[in-house]
Amino acid sequence: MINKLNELKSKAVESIEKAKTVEALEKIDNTLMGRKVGKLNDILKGIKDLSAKDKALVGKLANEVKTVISEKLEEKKKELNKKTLNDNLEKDFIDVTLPGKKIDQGSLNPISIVQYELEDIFKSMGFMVLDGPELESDYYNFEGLNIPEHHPARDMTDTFYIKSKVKGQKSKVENKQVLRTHTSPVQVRAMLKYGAPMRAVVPGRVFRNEAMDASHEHTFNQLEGLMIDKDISIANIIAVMNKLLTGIFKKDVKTRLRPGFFPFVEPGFELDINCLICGGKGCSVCKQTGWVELLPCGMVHPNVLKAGGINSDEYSGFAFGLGLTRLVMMKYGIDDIRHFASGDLRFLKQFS
Ligand code: FA5
Repeated sequence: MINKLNELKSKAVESIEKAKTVEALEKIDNTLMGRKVGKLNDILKGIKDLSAKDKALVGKLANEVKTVISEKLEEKKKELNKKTLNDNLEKDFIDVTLPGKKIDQGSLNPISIVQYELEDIFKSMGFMVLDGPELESDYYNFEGLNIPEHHPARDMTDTFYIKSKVKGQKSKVENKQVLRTHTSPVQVRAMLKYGAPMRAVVPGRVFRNEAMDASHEHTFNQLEGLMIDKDISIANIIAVMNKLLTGIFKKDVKTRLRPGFFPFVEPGFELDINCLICGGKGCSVCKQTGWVELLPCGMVHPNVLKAGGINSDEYSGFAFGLGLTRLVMMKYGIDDIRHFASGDLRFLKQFS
């Protein structure tokens, strides 16, 4: 029994030394010292058959073995716990003196920058900022704006016609869908929703089947403006246009107002801006004329007010359709509209 106890002690010390984890130590502890299955208890089961003298001897040795094993276990446990702590510290260590990782940040497109500036200018004059669908019904894009099916004005803004039908709309014309050619369809939508009096601007993308050049894209941005109230006149249009242009350019810019035809306004005008790319001398953006078409406008046609459910005997209004992309070109001196959709980061990064 004495031999067995000594052998147990030396084997126990050896396996405790070799243990690599606290879990492995606990397992050893159980196998050696466990009350029911422990090896030490197994050996001591035979003690009852010994003489009183041997009992005292074996008992003393058994206590010593138990103490040695317990102390060894405790010592090793402390050692392993310390090691785990150090390993974790090492793993989680952050060297705060190292230079940080550079995070690439995007920036606003110049069209968005100017759009937000315009929205602020118009909000300060009591205008709402509205949105409208890019895939529009033929009705709102043309018919509701006094442009019936075979009107020649449709040719000026040829667009992309979609075959699918709008669910729930009965009339043949309303069933047809187009990629909207201008932001003007929101005029009738807004009148039907908000009635009169009303002031709103509508920024957004529009689409045309266009022969592209330095100032014409197939997809570009406009900002529609609409003001309906009692006694609105051309004087109101001019005042708002001036506020818009000085707000954006922060200086006086040369403009000219000339008659323009749009079936949804009467009378209609074209407000041109002196080309800021060439200073009016003539270039590819202004098609060598020195002027850029920027802000068509006019007094809302009574038929359009009627389509919007507004009594034209009581109310009048003005509307304009700002060429937002061209305004951005003038503001930043961009000499070709095709830069916007080119995806060239060197171009876009200039505005961040
Ligand atoms: C219209 O789109 C009318 N809806 C504007 C309007 C609204 C008139 C309300 C009266 C009352 P127009 O087709 O001229 O009009 O386009 C308006 C502006 O969009 C032009 O002055 C021009 O600045 C810009 N524009 C027109 N076509 C293009 C194009 N292909 N690429 C870039 N900008 C364009």
